[in-house]
Amino acid sequence: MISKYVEINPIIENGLKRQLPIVALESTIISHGMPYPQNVETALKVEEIVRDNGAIPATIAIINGKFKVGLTKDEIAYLGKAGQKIVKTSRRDIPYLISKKVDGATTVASTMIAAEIVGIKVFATGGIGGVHRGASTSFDVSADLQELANTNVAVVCAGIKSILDLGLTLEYLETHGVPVLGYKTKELPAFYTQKSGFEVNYRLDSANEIAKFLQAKWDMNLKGGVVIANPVPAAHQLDYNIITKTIEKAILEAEMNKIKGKESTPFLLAKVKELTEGKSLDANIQLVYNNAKLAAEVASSLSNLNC
Ligand code: PSU
Ligand code: MN
Repeated sequence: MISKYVEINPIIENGLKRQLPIVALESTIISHGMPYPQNVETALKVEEIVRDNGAIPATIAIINGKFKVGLTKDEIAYLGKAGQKIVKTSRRDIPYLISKKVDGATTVASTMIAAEIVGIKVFATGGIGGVHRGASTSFDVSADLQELANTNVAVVCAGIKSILDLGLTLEYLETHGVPVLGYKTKELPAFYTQKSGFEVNYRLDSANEIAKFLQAKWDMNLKGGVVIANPVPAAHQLDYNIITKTIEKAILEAEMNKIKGKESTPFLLAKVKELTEGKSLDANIQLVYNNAKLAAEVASSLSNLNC
């Protein structure tokens, strides 16, 4: 069944057989999360950082009617150049793209699905989707949260981006039993900033502690994912007050332009970048690098524990 719908790069396949540390990477961040050419440069560099830290990178997308686990450089460049023309693919979109052989970039949710199918436990990205501000009337709650509730993959991210409602996102995660860990922090980071005013559930100070946490959760069949919140490095964070105002402005523009559904997150990311004259993109790139490193360390610790 699996080979009909999933194509695994031979390097990843070998790594899986030998239980080597592997880090899953999403592709919507390439097509919809950053502009070309920085998106391609970042995606390739992220893979290099994963390798330099002892793990195998597996960037995931839907190519030619299959989940492709471990994209080639050319495939990454293709997604990056195509940008928003590629279909942003979450859980609901998968059967259409597979059955119609339409290429798609995977979100956090669909990357987790592919990772779980092949047996990859650790995933690095920039930011996860969450409960959007105004969700009480828009009902805009990312499918990423539901995936975290059900799918056994740990996601290293830079916390929860304040285009979202952080408080409601934490409540949702709590209801669904998804732990939110802070790497060397008790404060939940807010993507562009270390500060948010909210707390994570547990602070853990090493990759090994995180790996032990994951092992305990999954050994006990406590189904679902884990959010590992890794703050943006201090030198690259943005000013809290400025970014807060910028995000409010971006949300207002989205409302005025009646942006809804899956277009909402890419619109807000691009608007914030424009309003910060690219500073948000620099922070975004640096925090993804930082997450790739931690994810590789966690994957390595986990594979040592499981030996
Ligand atoms: N946040 C970012 N960059 C991104 C995304 C989120 O900082 O590229 C992408 C991820 O792929 C995430 C998706 O899974 O947006 C969430 O979209 P939505 O809010 O429509 O569920
Ligand atoms: Mn949404």
